[in-house]
Amino acid sequence: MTETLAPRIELPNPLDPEETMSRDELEALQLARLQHVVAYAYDRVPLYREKYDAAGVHPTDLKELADLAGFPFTEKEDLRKTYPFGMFAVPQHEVSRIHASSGTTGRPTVVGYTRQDLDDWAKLVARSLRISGVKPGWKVHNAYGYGLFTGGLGAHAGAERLGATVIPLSGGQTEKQIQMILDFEPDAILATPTYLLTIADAMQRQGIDPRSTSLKVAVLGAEPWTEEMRHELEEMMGIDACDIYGLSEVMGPGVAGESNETKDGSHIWEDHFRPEILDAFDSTKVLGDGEHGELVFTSLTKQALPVIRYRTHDLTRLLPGTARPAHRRMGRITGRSDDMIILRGVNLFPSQIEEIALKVPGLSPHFQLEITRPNRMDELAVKIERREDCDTERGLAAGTELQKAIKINIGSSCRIDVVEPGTLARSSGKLRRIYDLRNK
Ligand code: DLL
Repeated sequence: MTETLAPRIELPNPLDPEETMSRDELEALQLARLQHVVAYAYDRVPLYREKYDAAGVHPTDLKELADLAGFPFTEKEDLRKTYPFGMFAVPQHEVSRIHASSGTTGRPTVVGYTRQDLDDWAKLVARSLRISGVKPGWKVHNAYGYGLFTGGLGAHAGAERLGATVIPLSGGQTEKQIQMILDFEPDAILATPTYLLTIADAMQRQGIDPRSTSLKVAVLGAEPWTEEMRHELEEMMGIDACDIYGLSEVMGPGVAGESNETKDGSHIWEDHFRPEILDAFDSTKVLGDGEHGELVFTSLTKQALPVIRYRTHDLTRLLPGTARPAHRRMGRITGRSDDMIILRGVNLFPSQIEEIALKVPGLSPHFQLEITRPNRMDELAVKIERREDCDTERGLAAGTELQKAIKINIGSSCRIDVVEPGTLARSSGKLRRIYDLRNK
């Protein structure tokens, strides 16, 4: 690298005042914002008014934070029913930007942002990147997809707000990504975990050591990933890998971000979002911190699309704040309730397979799950690549080991097909792990 003439100036990097509030101060702020946003949604969005009137609740019933539990939920279906703009709380000329979820089934869900919403979003992504160790003045390679998906533009604006130099690659074109990493020497990369794996894997195939690049930090999200995958990527690339969480209906990336120092789950930015955990089997029950269930969010400041008690279908738990004590953390997302495979009565998520497979020497993180129903009984096949340094014979033995470990840990019997390295589809964004062939 050519030396710059002047030494690099350390830019100021202060925390937002809300990051260092006490829990009491934060909850007082939450209550004030909650009272405002629920009344705002009731006044401006017919769907909220209808729901609340039908349930016999009124925004003035919100005297304390716990009262939120008495209000109806918002579902993805509500956004679909009112497609495209029926849940917007401001006239169209006040909407500065529109995004939409990819929507593999049915209509996409459309989300909107006012100028103020975009400003808050950039601030929260900047906050998330900063807690993950990204510094002002750094070069940041952004491999989240640009377009209607919130990942690309959301991460882009946040990195700019932090004071970084953004390199807007978007997803895909892996060869070009590698070239840009080698030529532009970025300090940090933003990508889905499986896409970073694709990039690192492609580097190795080209004879480039992924540990030899300029990258120091990766901020990864948009799909479930495990501690084992963190370890894999950190070792493979010689980087620190941190989580970033979010969903378009609630904002996009940056609803929560993980500390590079503690690496113990993402802190939810509770000055803007109030989380709850519901019993996965009985949604009328709100669970306490530490208990596993479905994550629900209420946006506290959004203007264009306020969401009250939005059901994410993401399964996790709330944990006390550490690096930012007042902001609770979320555990890893074990899966989405709609990603769950029910195999002969046993519930199973792809992340469980990832966790187990990465502990078996000889097996790579490249796998996919195929469900078939050959004799009116569901069958699961795990197709997984052996590692380059593991020969076919040892690969077969590793497959048998994986089969046993799945039986012991999850309770499911499945078939394992250990395949040649480089033969399974690679991710360029959110990776599809499950292939349900039952109705084919
Ligand atoms: O994936 C926003 C995002 C972009 C987050 C870039 C982080 C980085 P959606 O496309 O609406 O938005 O998908 C949201 O993705 O409900 C989770 O199921 C999953 N997800 C997002 N982040 C994580 C994460 C973006 N860190 C859905 N861990 C969410 C696990 C995640 N799952």
